[in-house]
Amino acid sequence: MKSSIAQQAPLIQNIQARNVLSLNGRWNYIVDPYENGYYDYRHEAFDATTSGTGGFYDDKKPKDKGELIEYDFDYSPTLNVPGDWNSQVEKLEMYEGTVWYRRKFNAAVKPGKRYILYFAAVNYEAHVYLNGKKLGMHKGGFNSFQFEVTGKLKAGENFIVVKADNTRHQDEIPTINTDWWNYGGITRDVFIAEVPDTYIADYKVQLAKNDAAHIEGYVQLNGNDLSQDVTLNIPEAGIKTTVKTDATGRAVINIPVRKISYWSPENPKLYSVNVAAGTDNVSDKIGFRTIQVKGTDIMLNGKSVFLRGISIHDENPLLKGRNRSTGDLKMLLTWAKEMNCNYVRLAHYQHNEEMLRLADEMGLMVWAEVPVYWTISWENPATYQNAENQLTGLITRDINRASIIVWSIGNETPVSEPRLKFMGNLASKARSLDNTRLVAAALEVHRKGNEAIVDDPLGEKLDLVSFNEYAGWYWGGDPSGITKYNFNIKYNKPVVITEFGGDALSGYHADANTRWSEEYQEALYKNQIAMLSKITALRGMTPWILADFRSPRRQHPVYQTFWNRKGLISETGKKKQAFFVLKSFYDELEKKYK
Ligand code: GCB
Repeated sequence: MKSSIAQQAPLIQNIQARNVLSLNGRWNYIVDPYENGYYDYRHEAFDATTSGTGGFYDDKKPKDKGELIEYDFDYSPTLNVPGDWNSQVEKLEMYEGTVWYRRKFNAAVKPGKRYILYFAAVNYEAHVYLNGKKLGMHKGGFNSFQFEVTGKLKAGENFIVVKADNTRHQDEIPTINTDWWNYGGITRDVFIAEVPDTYIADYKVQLAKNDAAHIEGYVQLNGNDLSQDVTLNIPEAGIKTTVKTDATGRAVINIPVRKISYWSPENPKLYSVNVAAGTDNVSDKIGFRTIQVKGTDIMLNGKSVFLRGISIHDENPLLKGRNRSTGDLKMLLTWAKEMNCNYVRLAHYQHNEEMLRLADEMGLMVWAEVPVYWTISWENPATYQNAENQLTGLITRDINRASIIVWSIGNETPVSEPRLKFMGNLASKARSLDNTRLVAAALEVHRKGNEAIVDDPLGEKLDLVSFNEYAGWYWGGDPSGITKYNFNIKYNKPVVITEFGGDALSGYHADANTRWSEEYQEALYKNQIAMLSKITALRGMTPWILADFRSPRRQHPVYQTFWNRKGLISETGKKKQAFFVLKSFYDELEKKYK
């Protein structure tokens, strides 16, 4: 391997707040199902040859009229970034494979500054090249990644080429089988951030574990001048304190707080927080709250709460694609608020960082998850490492978001020894990175007659008894049969139902025993609520799901047409009857938990 591959830079906390050059907009693209721009005819990767050249990332033009070059970005069509390719180009709706993206831009390069190229998400494998040189490769379709480009970014014109490949593989996270659309491409923001030579790389400013009287955390510098005075300033809370970073650039924060207004869905108070070192400073908006489990109660700021939730995919049904803008994200959270939710499950992977900032502002507690979904390769160490990296990236990115109360390490993973080890290690990792939030996973239930049993041994390692159950949909075809089930739950912890639901085609009306009708879904919700209300430790739920979403697994030609119809809102934004059933249940619960 001759081409020099840059290390991926550690994620910078709150990178959006820096001086950034946006690279969003139209990128030229080339669809490359045979990876012709990556491999030569002997299937050797061009970027691993002696010259390191020959691939589409060279972005070459013929030097004379005789030169053979079989691609041309300048004459290729464009895709909007952020945005998946499936929803933008009809013939790419089902495409899985490689698409090359190219963007030319002008940069001003200042002496003494460092430059970080940031991608908020590319699904799934991204090879990134700047001015024809490889910066590196990143795997993971929903987490942000960065490359330091100091010394590589030129003053004046530059070009970036990205090979985005969304091919599914058994050993990846997620694996080959999921119930969502495998939207490909550069799906979230791209920009270059300018930071000083020594910059504030990371910080955590949160209440200490179960302690409303202390703000605890750290500041981490990166650069040549690691020993500095760092000042944390929260003017509205009367806090101004200076700490000194050690030789590794780290300082620990522990400050008593006197009178602050605690964050909650009813009072989503955010404070302006400024972290200033001698050479850098960054501002954020941060809320302060405690979250803990006491017996079967979930205590928010010391008070028992019921999580009135709904599950959400990172998809705008109106676009038939991944969310692209603040407006898209706000639409989904506004729908959740209209249902009187105080909580959302952001399934089944890392959502946009902006979604979490909106949840902070709008007052919604959040369950945040990594795509450890279904049948992962439990015994492959590289698969574990990938899952752990994704979990670490999620926790690092969102550690200052008060809205997040739960880190979820996965969904419906089948019980086995290797899986218990894998998931157990993820749970410990989550706790080692952040001891202030709950750690959970969406488990499965098994049945014996009318008994639904929750005894997954992973439950020992989690803070909640959280599981999916499909009484009335996958179990039996009659909503009125739901109430015969009783739950036998092994753990004495708060019960939070992570999923239940059933499909309904919006506008299809029939009796309550007819599958796919709104009446069936409505009856299913009524009976689910009756059944679940018998669980005395029930402290929350996130039924499946807020809106209809696209899935290649959903093939019924009349009722589904590649849509999972379990949404309470249709693909045109219309509320189904069951929406109002859940809303009135939440209205009652709100009074009960006042
Ligand atoms: C589940 C999965 C979810 C699916 C849902 C369904 O249990 O966790 O990803 O979409 O069921 O609709 O079957």
